Amino acid sequence: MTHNKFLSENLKKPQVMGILNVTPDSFSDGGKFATFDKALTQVAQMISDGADIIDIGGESTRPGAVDVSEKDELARVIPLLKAIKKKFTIRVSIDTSKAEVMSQAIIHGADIINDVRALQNDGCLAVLANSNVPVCLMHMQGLPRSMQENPQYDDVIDDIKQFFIERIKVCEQAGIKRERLILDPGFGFGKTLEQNYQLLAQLSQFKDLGLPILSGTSRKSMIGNLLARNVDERLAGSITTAIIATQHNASIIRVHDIKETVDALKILSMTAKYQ
Ligand code: 9MG
Repeated sequence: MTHNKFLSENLKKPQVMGILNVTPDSFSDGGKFATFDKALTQVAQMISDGADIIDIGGESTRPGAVDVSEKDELARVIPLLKAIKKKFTIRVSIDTSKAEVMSQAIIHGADIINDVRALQNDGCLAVLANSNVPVCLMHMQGLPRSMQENPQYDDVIDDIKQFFIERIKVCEQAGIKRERLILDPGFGFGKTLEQNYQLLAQLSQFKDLGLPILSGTSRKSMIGNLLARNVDERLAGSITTAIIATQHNASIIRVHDIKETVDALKILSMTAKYQ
C-alpha cells in the first residue's frame, strides 16, 4: 500500500506525536500551556525531546467536556499554528472536529487533521476533499459529555473495524483518497477498561485495512483506573501502553511524555533488529 508523500516519508519508524492542549481545562496539564508564549516554549521543549509531530487541540475531548465555540477554538489554535510554522520546521497536527477550524488550519500549513469525530460533522468531508492533507479518523462511541456512561459493543474489534470500513468508504466517495487516511481506535472514547485493553492487545487486527494506526493512551483513565494512579503518576503505564501499541502495529503514538517515550521506542527498535 502506497501512502501519500507525508505518510510514506514519515512512517518508516514510529512517529511520536506530542500533545499540546491549549484549552483552559486541558486534560492532564491543568491548562498550564494555555498562554501563547508558554505554548511556544513548550513546543521548543517538545522538539528538543524528540517529537516528530505536535498535535494542537483547542477543544477539550476529555470525558464530560463541554463544547467550545468555533470562534474560541479558532482564536486558540490558528495564531499558534502560524507562529509554530514560522519559528520551527516541526510537523503540526490540528485536533479539531470543526470544518472552519480544519479549513483555516490547512490554509495556515497544518500537516495533519486529527478528528476524534472522524469527519462526521457538517462540512468536514468537503474541506478535506479540497486539500491533500492526511487525516486521522478516530472511533468514538457517543459524545465526550456522556461517552463513558455505558459503552456497549457486540464485539469491540469487529464493531470498530466496521466503523473504519464505513468511514473509509464515505471519505473515498467524498474525494479523499484512501492513502491520506490514518485510523485510530480511540482509546477511552466510549470504551470500558476491559474493552480498552482488548483493543490494545489486538491492535494488529486492524492491519488488514492497510492504513497507518495512531494510538493515544497517554495518561488516560485506562491506566489510572487499572493502577489506581492519579494523572501525574501514570508515566510508567503510559510508556508501557505506547510500547505495546507499537509492537502491535501502531505507527503514530500520541503522548504527553515525549522524552521518555522516545527513549523507550529507541530500546524497542534496537531489539527489533534481532527478531
Ligand atoms: C484529541 N485526542 C485525545 N485523545 C486522542 C486519541 O486517543 N486519539 C486521537 N487521534 N486524538 C485524541
